[in-house]
Amino acid sequence: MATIEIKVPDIGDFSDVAVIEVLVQPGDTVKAEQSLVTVESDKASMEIPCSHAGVVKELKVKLGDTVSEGSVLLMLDSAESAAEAPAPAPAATTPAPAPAPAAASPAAMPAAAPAQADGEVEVKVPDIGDFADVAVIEVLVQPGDEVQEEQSLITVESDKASMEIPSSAAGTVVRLAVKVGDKVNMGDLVAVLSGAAGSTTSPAPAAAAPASAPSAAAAPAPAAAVSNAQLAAAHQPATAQMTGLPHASPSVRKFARELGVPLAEVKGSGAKDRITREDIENFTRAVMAGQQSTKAQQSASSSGAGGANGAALGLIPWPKVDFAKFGPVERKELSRIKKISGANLLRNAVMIPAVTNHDDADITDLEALRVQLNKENEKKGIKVTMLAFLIKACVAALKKFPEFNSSLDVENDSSALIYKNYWHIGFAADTPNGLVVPVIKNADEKGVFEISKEMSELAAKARDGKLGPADMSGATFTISSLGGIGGRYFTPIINAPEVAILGVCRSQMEPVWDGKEFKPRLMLPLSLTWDHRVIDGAAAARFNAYLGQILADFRRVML
Ligand code: CAO
Repeated sequence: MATIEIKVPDIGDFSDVAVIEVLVQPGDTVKAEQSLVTVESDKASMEIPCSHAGVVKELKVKLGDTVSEGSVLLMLDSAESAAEAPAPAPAATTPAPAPAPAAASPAAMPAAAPAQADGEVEVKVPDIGDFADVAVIEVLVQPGDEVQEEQSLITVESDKASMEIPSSAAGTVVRLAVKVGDKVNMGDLVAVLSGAAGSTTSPAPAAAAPASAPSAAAAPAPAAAVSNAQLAAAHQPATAQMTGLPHASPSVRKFARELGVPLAEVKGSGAKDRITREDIENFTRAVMAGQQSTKAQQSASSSGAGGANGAALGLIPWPKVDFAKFGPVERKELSRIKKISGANLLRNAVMIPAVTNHDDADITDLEALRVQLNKENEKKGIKVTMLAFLIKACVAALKKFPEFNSSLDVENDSSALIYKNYWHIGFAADTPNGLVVPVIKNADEKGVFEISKEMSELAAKARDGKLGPADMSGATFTISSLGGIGGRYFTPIINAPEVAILGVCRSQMEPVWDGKEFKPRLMLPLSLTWDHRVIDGAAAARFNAYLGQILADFRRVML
């Protein structure tokens, strides 16, 4: 085991950049290529990866420090010797790039912005090295906008870096060829400008190209296969204007997206108003506590719960009725929780092609076991609930049918599923202010007693309005139990981005035919709602059947 210095790799001419996040701590085990710090210039941010696997011994940088190529980030205890170490991988998302042929094929060159006959100029994605299929996360201009040469038009982001793509010319935006969510590559058309003046070439985004690099229009600039870091470095034109974009690193942006936090509405507390992870957490807390509301909530509440005027869907207007004409009325604001959950429920109900399968499970023996366990543990004050058994049973079913524990990869056009190898189960809890969904984390590792205890603590926190964002995030599947109240079946709404939810109603004794005679059995009504984009009806029926088998004979949980 040797202690080695981990340094900032070749990040082109991107020097004296500020450390805006330190992603590891002494004692952390890191893998090669794992991000260690995020650095940021005024136009781009990127994560610097580790060149070796090992354990962090000592940090050599802190927030606010500025670093350049060669700056020591940390000391690492590593099984690999320094000699084995490759030069620190300069690419944030890729291994150290091999230099590309000096003269790349024209197709691979930065797209020039040819002046067209009618005076229009096409602005294309410049040479972005091996940074392919990157998502457009912000479009910064609109048709009709006057833009300056080098002004940022869009922001693109990989999982490790974000950058702004500048305009190659000044002019008026006639047409945008991209929208948020599109994937772009070098040479893709970004916008068409009219009345263009200035350079008709791609700006020098060719990250590796120093400022003095020949322009791409006259002759293709020699293009190195550049790293993300180098790429990001290119976007610091002195003339560039700040765009008023929410200022946050890729990981913070990702975190905000996961929580559904509108970044533009969060006030940054970091240097130059940069939004930190803590700002996102505080914003979420404030919204949950009712001290703050998002613009979407405000518009939802001004147009009825969940923005119910339907205009966005092209529906006929919501009926406007003067109820007072028919009798006395009283108007009461919805609670904050209802406003928030209303907007979420509406989105989920509208956007998910959801189907519900109903079934019954024989829990006669399980209920007897539960009663017995509670009798034995009465003095300890621990009470096992049916919901705790259901959580364990669902984990077993989710393991057998992993697509129920997945999410659609919406960041990539919902063209893939993300299977989660963890089993965090949310449960709907009724509170005086509305419905919330606390989460039992790693339910697969917990027994029914532990789950029951945690559930009653979370339910108490929910009723007292004390749940924090961490208590309510990360669920992979949700159970909504109305068993303590009553009813037979219902159609729960999926808690996106999950793909299924189990609704449970009150069990009751029913005559069940066993092939010879009717026997009184305690039957639990199950209602499984699932996303038909991900799950088929046959899989849903199998899931319910398997769940029923487990509940009928709980020993199967161990199989
Ligand atoms: N069948 C029959 N009895 C049931 C049952 C079932 N499926 N589930 C619970 N019960 C019984 C319990 O055994 C308990 O009885 P005892 O007091 O005699 O022991 C009683 O009903 C009350 O249970 P509970 O509701 O307090 O506990 P729980 O573990 O079942 O649920 C919680 C906890 C937090 C989920 C529940 O309190 C709650 O908030 N439920 C509402 C969820 C909801 O609103 N869902 C709808 C969402 S869609 O709008």
